[in-house]
Amino acid sequence: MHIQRKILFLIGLLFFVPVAAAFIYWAIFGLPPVPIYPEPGPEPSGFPAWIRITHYVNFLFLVLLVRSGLQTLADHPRLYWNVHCTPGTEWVRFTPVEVPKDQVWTSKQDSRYLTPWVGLPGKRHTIGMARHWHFLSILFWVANGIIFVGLLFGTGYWQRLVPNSWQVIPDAWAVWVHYATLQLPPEPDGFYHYNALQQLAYFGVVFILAPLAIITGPSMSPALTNRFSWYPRLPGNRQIGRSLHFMVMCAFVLFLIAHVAMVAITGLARNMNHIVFGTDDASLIGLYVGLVGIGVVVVINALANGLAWRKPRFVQHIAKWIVTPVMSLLLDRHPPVAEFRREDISPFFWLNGKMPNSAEWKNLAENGFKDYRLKVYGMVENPIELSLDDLNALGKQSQITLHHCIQGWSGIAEWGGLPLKELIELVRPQAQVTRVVFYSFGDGVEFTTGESRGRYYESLAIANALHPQTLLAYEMDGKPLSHLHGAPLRLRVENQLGFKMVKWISSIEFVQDLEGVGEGEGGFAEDYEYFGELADI
Ligand SMILES: Nc1nc2c(c(=O)[nH]1)N[C@H]1C(S)=C(S)[C@@H](COP(=O)(O)O)O[C@H]1N2
Ligand SMILES: [Mo]
Repeated sequence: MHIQRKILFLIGLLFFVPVAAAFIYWAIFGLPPVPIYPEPGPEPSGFPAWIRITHYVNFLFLVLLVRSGLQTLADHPRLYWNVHCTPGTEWVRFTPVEVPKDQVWTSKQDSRYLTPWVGLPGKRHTIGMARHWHFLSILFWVANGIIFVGLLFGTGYWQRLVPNSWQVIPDAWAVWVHYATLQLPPEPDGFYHYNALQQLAYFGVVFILAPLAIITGPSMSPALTNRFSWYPRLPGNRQIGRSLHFMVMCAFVLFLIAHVAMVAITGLARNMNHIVFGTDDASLIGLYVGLVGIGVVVVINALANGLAWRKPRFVQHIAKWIVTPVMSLLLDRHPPVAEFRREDISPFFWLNGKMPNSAEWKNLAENGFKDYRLKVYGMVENPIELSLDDLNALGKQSQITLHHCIQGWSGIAEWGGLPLKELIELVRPQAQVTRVVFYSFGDGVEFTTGESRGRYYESLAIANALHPQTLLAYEMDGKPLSHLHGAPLRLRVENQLGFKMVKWISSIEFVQDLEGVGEGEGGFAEDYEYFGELADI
């Protein structure tokens, strides 16, 4: 790990200053009194079943979310505050690699191995599986959270979490002076009351951290940010959203550690009875059953890893049934329109994919692609072949847009080319056509094994193909597309992730369905990397 010095200094300061302040306060004023929260009243009291169940479900999905999130991070182990992701500008990187300037270094090469004990599913470039578990977990975690917060307000229990006076701040300080100087404040029976810092911590987790996690996640969605340009500006930009999402995760983990430590220190057996059975006595049964509960979470995590490795297609299909409908409802309906200014163009743009090594492409390239003919065929009334000049003559559109790679990096570039909808109007697809397939001159590589698996290809639903910013691009930043970025022709589909945007396009086919197209999952990345077909986030 390599972290910017000023960030390290800031973290140190954030820890050191409050601790030092507590010691100084203690030395001068002694230990302050610690009142209990909420003030003793008839209700609410104890932990009813709905709190205990949602607490447990929350724990399960939080663990799955953290593990799959770390796996996703390992696929592009760098965090930035800027949207361009120029190597060297990271505020933290979890890789020793400094990106070489004198050779091609793709973002897939840059991904790191993560042990399966930590990552879900572990190892390298397994972001496809990680995302399925992440998104499945999000749906259940959010649903559980809604139930919890709903019941919190439906019953009187919110009064336990929501401070009702600013007095909570000085009172929390009083508790902090105890903890920071390694002394335990007088313990209110946690079954009925908290101390002020405890109340603030729980309030912060439920009403600040969780919403922040939920808001910063979609700030990484191309479908949302390229439609609602104000959305990523909430956190600043995609990379700030990503960095904040990571920090929120760190905060959750720190809270978890402190929370579990306090449960253990302040009367483990009694606390476990509160948490597990909702009873208030000192028997050991709650502890034992609680440990079994933790064991179940461990087993579920092991199963999630095992399924990802042994039955990846099954996991992919489960996500397709459960996640895709939600994604298409919430994210897929927005045609991308956002544009950036010329000054916003990224000085550096990460690369991905394996250059074509066929003689066919090399010959075309040698000749400046004069002999290139894009073949458009399949279920169309007017199949055609088009040279680059033909494409140009059909109409050109330029757009400055933000690219989102599934791995995490982003970059802004100007793209020039033919809007795909013009081509679609020209070839007149038959009524049964639902998808457009783009084939590359370049091979797709199954990254976990490094094996070539035939030509890279991807497909789009016809609706995404018709979007105003879906482009067959032959220019980047005002110049002909470079070999590395996909010459002679590449796809831009701005509401989707980068893997959909086939480079080095050789031909385009209109099909009724995906049967017989590769493994039939929607594209090379779906077939061999188990990505989800819909790439709105
Ligand atoms: N033929 C082909 N096209 C491809 C890929 C690939 O592996 N092969 N990778 C995709 C991915 S994952 C991304 S993020 C973009 C990257 O485009 P760039 O290299 O121009 O940045 O290309 C996409 N197009
Ligand atoms: Mo990508």
